[in-house]
Amino acid sequence: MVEKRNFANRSHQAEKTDLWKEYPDYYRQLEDAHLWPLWEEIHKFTARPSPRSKVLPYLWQYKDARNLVLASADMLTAEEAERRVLALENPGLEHRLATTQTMYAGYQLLMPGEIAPTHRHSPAAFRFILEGEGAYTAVNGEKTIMNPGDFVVTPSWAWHDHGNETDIPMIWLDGLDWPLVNQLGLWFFEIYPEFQHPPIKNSGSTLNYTYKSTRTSLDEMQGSQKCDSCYGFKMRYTNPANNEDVMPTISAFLQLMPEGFSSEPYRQTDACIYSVVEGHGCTIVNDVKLEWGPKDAFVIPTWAKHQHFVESSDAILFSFSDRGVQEKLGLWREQRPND
Ligand code: 1HN
Repeated sequence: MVEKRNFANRSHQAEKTDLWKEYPDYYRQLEDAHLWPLWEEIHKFTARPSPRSKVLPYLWQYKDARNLVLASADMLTAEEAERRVLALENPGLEHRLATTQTMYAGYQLLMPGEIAPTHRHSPAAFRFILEGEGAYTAVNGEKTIMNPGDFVVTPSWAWHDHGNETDIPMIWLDGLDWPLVNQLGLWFFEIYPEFQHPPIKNSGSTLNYTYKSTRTSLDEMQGSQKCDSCYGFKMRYTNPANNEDVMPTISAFLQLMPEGFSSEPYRQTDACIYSVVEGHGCTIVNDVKLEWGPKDAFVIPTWAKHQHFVESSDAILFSFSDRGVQEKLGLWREQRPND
């Protein structure tokens, strides 16, 4: 009998050959040599013409998540928690602290008077602000004030802390590329030797794509361009220094879909995490219907066909993914109705 890793029990019984019964000595030698016969496994891949993602389409209703994250304030402080966050864990990726295979989102709460201590890490991050007004994030000591709809970036390895000097709770959606960075085995982390990084400027505009400015740009786009049949009017956040994505691993978008809009069926290879800013509607992903309203978050998996349907006022949707990474690797694809 084959010992150690038992070949008979190693995955997909249906497709493997019976050679291991005929040549048990050979298969045992392979195991000892840490060499594995591709012909026993390759059918799993050749039978698959396109990606089959474990990620499931899923929606988190803000009203539920909000109550749960607010309740955590009675249990621990932001400082005790390091970051007081509820991760949006995809039900297809249980216990992986991941929302898609490469991206993570979480609801972070900062109560009045709290400071989340200064640290830095190799994953890149951003904050998309949901609720509250006037708390700050400081990046390498540069403070920016956060308001709903603002998109604030924290690049890889930049020191950052958050503080709430207002008298109301602040809640935002964190986005990080850390499932991707963990896959690459590249997690680095450091705590700042002092509680807070010394301030270098009073307020920062370079970190923050304010909703005031992005919403205006969307209005201008709606006034001057044709509505795309798959996604309405869609903008990609870019880094003004090089006109590329805001950060090398994270692509982020803001789109306006007009009232009553129904998008044509569409799919793309980047799995996307959405956060609704304005409006109500639903998105049908494969056969799953996700009904959304302001501040709800949802996921569209890799290569899943989907259509958006907007109700009686314009809808604004924020979204992010690893699209820029896929493009750089020459792997990104999309499929529109006539492709
Ligand atoms: C982190 O540093 C923050 O700085 C939020 O607010 C979420 C998730 C994983 C690892 C580090 C933050 C995080 C995180």
